[in-house]
Amino acid sequence: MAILPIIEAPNPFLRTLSKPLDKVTDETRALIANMFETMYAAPGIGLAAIQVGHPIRLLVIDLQEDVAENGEGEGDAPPARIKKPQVFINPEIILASEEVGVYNEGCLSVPEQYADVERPARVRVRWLDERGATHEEELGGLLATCLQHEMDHLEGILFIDHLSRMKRDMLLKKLSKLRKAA
Ligand code: GNR
Ligand code: NI
Repeated sequence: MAILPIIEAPNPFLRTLSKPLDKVTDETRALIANMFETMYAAPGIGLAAIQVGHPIRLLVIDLQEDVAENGEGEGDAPPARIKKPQVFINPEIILASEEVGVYNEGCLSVPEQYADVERPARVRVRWLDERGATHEEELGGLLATCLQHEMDHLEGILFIDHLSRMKRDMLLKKLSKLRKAA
């Protein structure tokens, strides 16, 4: 396993249209394992293959939500997290709700920049998993937001593209300043 370098804006490679994956091979599964390792290390809740240099329609998500009951009297212990790694291959949105939700999004390819993005609140999605099995489910909440963010990456779209030109340019400018300072 390995932590892979994450490609950052404004690298034009992030604008590549990712290609469908026609076969899940051992090589694909090795990439998936590396993508999870990279995402957990970042840390992030999702990662598209294009962000680590592979323009294929593959993404991973793990919301790692807090355990509801973290035990009482545990003092300053950080909240426990439930790991739920999910792999989406060739995902397709079949139906999107009229209702929208707003989430303050970030992106590992636009580090340390956040902005509110409006997206359909629920989506019906079909995808393949790492064993090649088909799934179809209606998703909502943060999972729906994150999946749509990741699926945008497959089209070469970043969350900043959903903002006004002024806000987008401001975030990109802050990002370049941040880099110069580093
Ligand atoms: O880690 C991430 N957090 C996040 C928060 C709100 C909406 C989307 C995301 S995805 C992001 C990781 C990433 O850049 N995936 O492409
Ligand atoms: Ni992203």
